[in-house]
Amino acid sequence: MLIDDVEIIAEGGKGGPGRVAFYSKKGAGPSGGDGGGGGDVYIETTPDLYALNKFLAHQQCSAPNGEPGGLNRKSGANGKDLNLVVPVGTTLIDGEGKETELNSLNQKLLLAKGGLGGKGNAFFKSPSNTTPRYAQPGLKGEKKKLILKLKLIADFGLIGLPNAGKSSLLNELTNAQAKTGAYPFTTLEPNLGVLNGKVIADIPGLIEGASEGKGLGHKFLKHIEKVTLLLHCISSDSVKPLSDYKIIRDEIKRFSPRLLEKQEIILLTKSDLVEEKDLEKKIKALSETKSKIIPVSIHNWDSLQTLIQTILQK
Ligand SMILES: Nc1nc2c(ncn2[C@@H]2O[C@H](COP(=O)(O)OP(=O)(O)OP(=O)(O)O)[C@@H](O)[C@H]2O)c(=O)[nH]1
Ligand SMILES: [Mg+2]
Repeated sequence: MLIDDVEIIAEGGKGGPGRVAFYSKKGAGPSGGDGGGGGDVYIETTPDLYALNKFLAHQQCSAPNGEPGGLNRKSGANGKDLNLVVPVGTTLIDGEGKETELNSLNQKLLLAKGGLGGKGNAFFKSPSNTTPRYAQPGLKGEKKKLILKLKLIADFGLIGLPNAGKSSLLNELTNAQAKTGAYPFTTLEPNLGVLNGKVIADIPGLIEGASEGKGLGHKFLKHIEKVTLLLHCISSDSVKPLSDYKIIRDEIKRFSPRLLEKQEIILLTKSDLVEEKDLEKKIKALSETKSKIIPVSIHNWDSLQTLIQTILQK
């Protein structure tokens, strides 16, 4: 299962307490060392798309505390930093709703600073106080509630009603081996494939009412927010291709009207299933969309080549 939305608590380690101690030789004064600093919490990106899955079971992400100060003015060890590894494409949302996109690989940010270690009693020695009997406690680390949301990074996004042939196309165009089937909702989470270095995302089918939670809902639409070109798949054997088109556009609009501004190509899929004349009719019916329309079939090599050439020029 691809986890693409989790809430975590990032907490820096607590600083270690300073120590109260004295040298054994009489009059030699205080020897208590400082506590070590608490570990910091960082976030870092990886290519592993499934890297958010581990947070389902581990929402509390705390860096280790600093060690207490030692004898002979020895400082306690600092707590080790904690690195939270997340997929590239993750958006970080803080408590105030501020969003930070982590779109490059090995990008690293500080999430929560560890607390300072307390000073040991040796630190407080002064001419007026040669035997201080107190030390500071360590300070608490920063604590932040954060939402991590993955939005896939892809160049092209395959969208459309269930069963439109999206995953079959992904498999033909790329190295992907997505499951396909002659029934709706075969795809339950996005699939990715690569065509000449360009990433294609296959998004689970949408239906009318997706924005109200029908079918799989519209939560997967966040994964087309970063694509440059939408490949809107409509089955050639649909009796109402324009209505199919509008259903999807409507659901996209409800999710985020900005997505409608993306470039799109309409793919009349499964073109082998209909007569040439019928295909012409469907193209005509879709002409009011003003979008480029390409008939394509996974059983027609030429049509796949035309599609590949067109999208790689985008
Ligand atoms: N004849 C023909 N059948 C096709 C073609 N493309 C896909 N199919 C079939 O159509 C059915 C649906 O294909 P999928 O690729 O699973 O469709 P999908 O859009 O990914 O469906 P969901 O994952 O449910 O949204 C499968 O039985 C495919 O074999 C095509 O070009 N020609
Ligand atoms: Mg599919």
